[in-house]
Amino acid sequence: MKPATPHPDRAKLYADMSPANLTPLWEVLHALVPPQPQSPCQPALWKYEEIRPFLMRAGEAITAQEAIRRVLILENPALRGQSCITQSLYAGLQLILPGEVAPSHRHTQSALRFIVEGSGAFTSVDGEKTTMQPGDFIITPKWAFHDHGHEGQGPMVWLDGLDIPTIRFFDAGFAENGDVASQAIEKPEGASYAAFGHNMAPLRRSLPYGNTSPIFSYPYERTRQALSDLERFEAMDAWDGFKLRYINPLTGGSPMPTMQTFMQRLPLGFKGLPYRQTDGAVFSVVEGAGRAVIESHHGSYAFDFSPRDHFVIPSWHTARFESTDGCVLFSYSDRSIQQALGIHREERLPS
Ligand code: 1HN
Repeated sequence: MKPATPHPDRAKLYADMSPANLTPLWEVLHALVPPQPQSPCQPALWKYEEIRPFLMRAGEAITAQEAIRRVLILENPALRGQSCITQSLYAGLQLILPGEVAPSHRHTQSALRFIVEGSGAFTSVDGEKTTMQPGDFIITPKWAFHDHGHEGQGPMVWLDGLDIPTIRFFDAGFAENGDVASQAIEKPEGASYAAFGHNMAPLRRSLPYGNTSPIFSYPYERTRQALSDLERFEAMDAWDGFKLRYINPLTGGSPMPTMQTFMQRLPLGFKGLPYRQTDGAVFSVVEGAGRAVIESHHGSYAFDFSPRDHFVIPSWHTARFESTDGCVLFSYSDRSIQQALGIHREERLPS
């Protein structure tokens, strides 16, 4: 809503006090405390077949070493220039080519990787290496040294999800480079999973990453099995299909303090009911095809998605899903922050 032109006497008051860095609340109160969220973010879809050529061109334009991280940022069309996909979240697609190294660094921003294409690349976190496969969800905990490398064949692409806008909002960002481009590997591959990945935990072990999950690779093979089991044993949810959240095995809570991640299966012939929630979510399509129908003050959108496509559903936008042949969707949002603050809301509509 546009504020009305102020009364002439008031306009003089506003002009006179402005040099003192004062401004009247009553002119902005409605916008500051809206009756419900009015996100400036727009729903948006990135078709993989359209962006892949740009990624491959980026692969010719710059090396991973030179770029530090060779990433094309998925910018919300309504927030261009702000390097974000929602007001709190960052998303980008990163390319690494065989033989390349993305050098070691660390920062207070938390990062997740969701593997989209290729195999044979690895990421190292605090001296432990993880080889990445499509569908794997991998965590880089805040302030942990991490570097990436690629010893396999062909291009490797993954989705990077970071809490950059949130950390920027708090002016709490720190970063530093490692002493070497690739960290020395000090633990065998799979060591974290072996210690914490079996619903058990070693006694008297200090938590390696504080409030971030001690497991930093959640392989797709296990996730897919979990979804298949859920589909066999549980009743379907009329809004979500079959949806699981990833957990920190030590707490049952979110794997990362700022971002919650999810994987969901929409079965054959799914026609979901509409819902809206206060956490805007970024989706990566893993398997199958479907349609997301999104409605809000920005208008109506119907996104037909297929594997490797990405889309964003902003906060408090009504959304529903359909899938003729079934599909699997990964997503992440800032729900863990909202839940910590006790402000997360969800509305599940009857039709
Ligand atoms: C980062 O460290 C990575 O480690 C990816 O792969 C994207 C975007 C902004 C800041 C740091 C990575 C990033 C990033």
